Amino acid sequence: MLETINTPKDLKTKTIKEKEELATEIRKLIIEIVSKNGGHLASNLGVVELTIALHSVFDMPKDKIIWDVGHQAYVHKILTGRKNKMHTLRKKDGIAGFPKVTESEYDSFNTGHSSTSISIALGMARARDLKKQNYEVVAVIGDGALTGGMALEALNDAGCSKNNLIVILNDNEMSISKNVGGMATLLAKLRGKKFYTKTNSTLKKTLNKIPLTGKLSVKLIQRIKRGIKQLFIQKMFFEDIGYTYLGPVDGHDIEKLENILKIAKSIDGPVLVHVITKKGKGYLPAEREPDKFHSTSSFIIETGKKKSNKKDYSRVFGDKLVKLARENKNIVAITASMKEGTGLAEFAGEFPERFFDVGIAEQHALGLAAGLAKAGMKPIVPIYSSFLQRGYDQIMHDICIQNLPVVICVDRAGIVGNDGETHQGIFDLSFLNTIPNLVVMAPKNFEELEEMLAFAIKSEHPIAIRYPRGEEETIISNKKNKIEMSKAEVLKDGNKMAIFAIGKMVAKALAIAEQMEDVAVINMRFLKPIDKKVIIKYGEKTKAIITMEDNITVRKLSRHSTKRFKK
Ligand SMILES: Cc1ncc(C[n+]2csc(CCOP(=O)(O)OP(=O)(O)O)c2C)c(N)n1
Repeated sequence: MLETINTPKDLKTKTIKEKEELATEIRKLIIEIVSKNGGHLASNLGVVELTIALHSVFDMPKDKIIWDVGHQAYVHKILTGRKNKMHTLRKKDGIAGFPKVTESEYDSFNTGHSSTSISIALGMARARDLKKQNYEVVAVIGDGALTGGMALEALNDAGCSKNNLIVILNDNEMSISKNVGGMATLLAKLRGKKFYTKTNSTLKKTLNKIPLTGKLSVKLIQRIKRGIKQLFIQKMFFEDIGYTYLGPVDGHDIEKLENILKIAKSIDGPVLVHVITKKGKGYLPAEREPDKFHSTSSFIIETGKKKSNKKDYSRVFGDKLVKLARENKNIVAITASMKEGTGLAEFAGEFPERFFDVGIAEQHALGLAAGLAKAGMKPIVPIYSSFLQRGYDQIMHDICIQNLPVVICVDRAGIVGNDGETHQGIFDLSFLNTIPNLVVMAPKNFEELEEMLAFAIKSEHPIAIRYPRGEEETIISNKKNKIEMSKAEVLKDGNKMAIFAIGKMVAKALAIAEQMEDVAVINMRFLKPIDKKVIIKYGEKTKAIITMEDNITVRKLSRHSTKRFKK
């Protein structure tokens, strides 16, 4: 089947049975590729039928799909002319792990960070209507991504708009871990309402009976449907905030999906289609442990076993935090839906009442930490560097201007590799450096991370500790100096040249200095407040200074601004 699909047009002539065969082949291909290259397995296996149905009913690339987060777009890529290149997934110059407009005209918008799709889709729908154009805009968003503030803001705005917009809610009850919060409770209630399905079959029958000749019949159907539902369900969240709610529908039944999508297409105004899917569908290890196969490194298909399981910075952080929390009852930990990834699983198990998973809500996580700190607790908030970008104002306004002692652990800082440009942690040193009262540190190895965490927890200031993804680098030095506020560590003295390095760059600086003569290596430890004394000392005594940090430089601005910068 897959051989016969080169563009979504080829889907239009296939029967449901053929599409089901295609779904099996797509699953097999995705499992094969991700088992070698790593990637987001469980989320993609969950949307195979949904993606086939979307491409069958809509007319891409004229119609637009915005994939929220974008980690679930592999099926879409396979169906839109990229199946033969999928073996290059997440490799340099290969197929990106997320939608990329430069890769294909079928990718309508670049995504990577969560909860953006409804805003983007509404923007496109409003532009379309202002320009009097005619195409459909569809946002596909997971129940996890729906917990993000930006998604809720957009849901609110779109609900009162008159624009035609379809929001597909892909509800698998999971974010990376089990989904959390009031929205998850609401969706559980809606999933339980068989009535909705019944209403939809009634609606379908009604639709079949009434010829869809004009807006009148569509409006009539909408009114009938809303009327019947209102009789039975007192509170219908999505309908109450302005959407026509359709569903819930079985997200692995292509026929049902196609029918409901056709109905959605015929309705005026914002529509929300509630689709129930199973994360990891069709691959037993991923069905059993969808969190472990949300984003995975390479694995053995037969067993589902991961090929490498080495100690990394996140685990070192998590283990040390558990030890410190046993001694200090004020320590609380917050995650924005990344319990496993940030190393907090053990903490959550041992101290459930001191652990808060707030959903994909980095801004709220930081605001919550500010409140906890103000009221006497010691909040620790590990967040991946690129996702922390969203929390800039919370760090500034809620935490640092008030000098509240929150410990922000900036995980996956620096280059993170194959997740692509949206996930690189290369801006945090720059933006954290602008925030008043914030202390910014970076450890050279695992042991120093443990010491910095203990130091930060004792401090009365807000502190950010940033550390990279993965394993530690080999350090060629056995010097050991206690952490002191704003003090660098001289690892190697020298008179010709000085290298000031921070974080994982310290190991590289030492390796370089080993091959040269008379080169000093200084582990800065603190970016802020910086150790001015050591800089002045080595500035005076050596002929050249080199700084090493895994962070973007100002010169990486666009050509236009670079010119201005040079002037
Ligand atoms: C701002 C932001 N925070 C965290 C993440 C990491 N992340 C990627 S996918 C995901 C869970 C998404 O869950 P859901 O939307 O339900 O999609 P599913 O994978 O379950 O299909 C998270 C937390 C992210 N991409 N962006």
